[in-house]
Amino acid sequence: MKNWKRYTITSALPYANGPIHIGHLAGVYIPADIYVRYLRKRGKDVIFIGGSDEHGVPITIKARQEGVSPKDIVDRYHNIIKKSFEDFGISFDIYSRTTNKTHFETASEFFKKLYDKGEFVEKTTEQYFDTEANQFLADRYITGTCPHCSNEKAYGDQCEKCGTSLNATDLINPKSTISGSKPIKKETSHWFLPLDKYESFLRKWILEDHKEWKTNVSGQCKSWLDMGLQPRAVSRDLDWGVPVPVEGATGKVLYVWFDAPIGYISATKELTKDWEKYWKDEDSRLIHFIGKDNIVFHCIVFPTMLKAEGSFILPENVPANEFLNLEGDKISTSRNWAVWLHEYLEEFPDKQDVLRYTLCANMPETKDNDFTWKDFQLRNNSELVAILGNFVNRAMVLTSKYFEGKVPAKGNVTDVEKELDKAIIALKADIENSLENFKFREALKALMDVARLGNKYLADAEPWKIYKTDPDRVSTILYYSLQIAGALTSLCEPFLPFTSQKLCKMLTVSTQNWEDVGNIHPLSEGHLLGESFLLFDKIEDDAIQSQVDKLLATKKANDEKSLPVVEAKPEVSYDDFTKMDIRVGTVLEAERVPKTQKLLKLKVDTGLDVRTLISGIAEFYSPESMIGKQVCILANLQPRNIKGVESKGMILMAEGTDGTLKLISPTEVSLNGATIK
Ligand code: B3M
Ligand code: ZN
Repeated sequence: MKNWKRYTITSALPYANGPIHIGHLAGVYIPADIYVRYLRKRGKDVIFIGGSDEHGVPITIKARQEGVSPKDIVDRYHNIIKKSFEDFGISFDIYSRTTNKTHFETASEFFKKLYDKGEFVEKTTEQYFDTEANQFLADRYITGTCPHCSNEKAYGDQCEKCGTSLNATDLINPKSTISGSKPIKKETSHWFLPLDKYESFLRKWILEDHKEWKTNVSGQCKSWLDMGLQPRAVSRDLDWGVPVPVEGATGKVLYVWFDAPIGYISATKELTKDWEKYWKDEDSRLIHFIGKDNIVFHCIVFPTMLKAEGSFILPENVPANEFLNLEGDKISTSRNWAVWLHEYLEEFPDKQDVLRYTLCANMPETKDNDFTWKDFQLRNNSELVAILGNFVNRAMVLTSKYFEGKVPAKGNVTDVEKELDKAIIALKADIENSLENFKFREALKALMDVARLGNKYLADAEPWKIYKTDPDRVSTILYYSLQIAGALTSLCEPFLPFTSQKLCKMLTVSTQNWEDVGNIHPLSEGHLLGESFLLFDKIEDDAIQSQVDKLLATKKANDEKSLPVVEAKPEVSYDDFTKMDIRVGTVLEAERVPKTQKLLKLKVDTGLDVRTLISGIAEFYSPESMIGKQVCILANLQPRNIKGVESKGMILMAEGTDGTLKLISPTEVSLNGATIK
């Protein structure tokens, strides 16, 4: 393994058009912060870069909707975001913003350098232009009818009903959202970064030289590379952003995804005059923490920019996470389906570490994962309170009872204690190993195992039973229990920094150097401990219920906004109804239909038979989640051949007006074959 001289750690720059939610935290900021705190604890030279991404079309749209300037929007959210990160203990060395002067200069120079080197291709294309507003229209400023599903409110870049990504020119009856008028097509020229030219370089660099990258990351890169890379426009016709620094380019700005990653460099410049060594020295290890929707920009586009520029290092790793869902539904800013960090901090004061713990334990490292308030409560009550808090509390209370709150004498050490020391060193090595490989859940588990070890030691030794007969032995037991608590102050610092501080206060010590943990006992005999208090409080049902109620209210409000517009159908006779054989079945097997987005192939026990069905629910239900579920099926529907598979019958579902599908299942378990009438 290479001996890195220093570490440059970046975390995705959140768009300053909304606050931070738990999805951002679990995906990006918690893993980045744990990793950085761990490196610092090991005494490494590390910088942790963050900042707000303040350009891009969505910000201008939000500003227009609210009748304020884009600057007003980004000022508002930058401040909310920055403060919530601070209060939550995300330990950036700098949290900057892309509207800063340094950033404008840095991004401009970067573009200019590539421009002068002849790295761009200039191309003229036709784009929609709003003649009333006298401006070119970004894709998001155009709506029209989707050519695939006839949704009349499709955007110029995507139809949100059927999920197809579109070109604005694909839309039927396009309309400008600025003036409402019909846009015309007009020629405009832009600069393109020829990714295709770097394809073979990227292929080798990612797929051969970096086999250690997470499979969800390299897999996405591979499928991009296999599709073949195209030149990408790096400028836009827009009045919000960094102006293109080329003569005659008035009205054009750098594309937000061109300037945003340069924001990492600009922020480093603001942080230190020595910025170049973090970005240009081969002995610096550059790591980008991001979410999965940013993979292509950090693994393909930005590295190409850096490579084309020529003087920068490339990222050594991009440990992207998948998405976190909330109570089974995709987190959505526009639907307000989120747990917002600034609200959490207000509603759960002094409980930063409970959220840090829960989100780390459920981190979507390899697949999407779910946050539920019930799980949050359970993790707090049966892990933080019952394991970590309980252990520390027992050690403190017993020491105060038997030894007046002073660390007792070590006395005669038995094999049990020798094993304890070894076990701590082994668990520390597990934490290191897991963190080096970006396996944060595993690392957290090893941390908790240290507390489990302490609990088991106390439970086995039962000092409260032998104090009268063997106080010397009790002295040894408590000496060792306190050393474990002492080791925990340091080991938990990367994960639970607030708890680490509290623990230090309670034990009246500072944390140790990482190297010393497990090797040197942190507390000396006779050391006077502080007051004992509970590290974690139990979270009661009503606190959880009020959060669940808040989400239910959101759901209700969303449902009301999108009441069904499906028209009533003509009357049918009872006979018509009874012709349909609708019955309950249980899903036995489920798998995706290859090369499709939406289809699952299911094997269902219908009571009559076990049959194969194809269902278009893959976007809403994973194959694993389907197995064992009871469903209602229309059993006598004419069989149909779908993608080469004979599908016998149809699974019944409720379709929301937004196109989401929910299974219809009996509320209590029913016999397979039970008919529905
Ligand atoms: N602002 C996208 C996002 O927040 C974008 C990341 C930029 S990182 C340079 O998901
Ligand atoms: Zn569509």
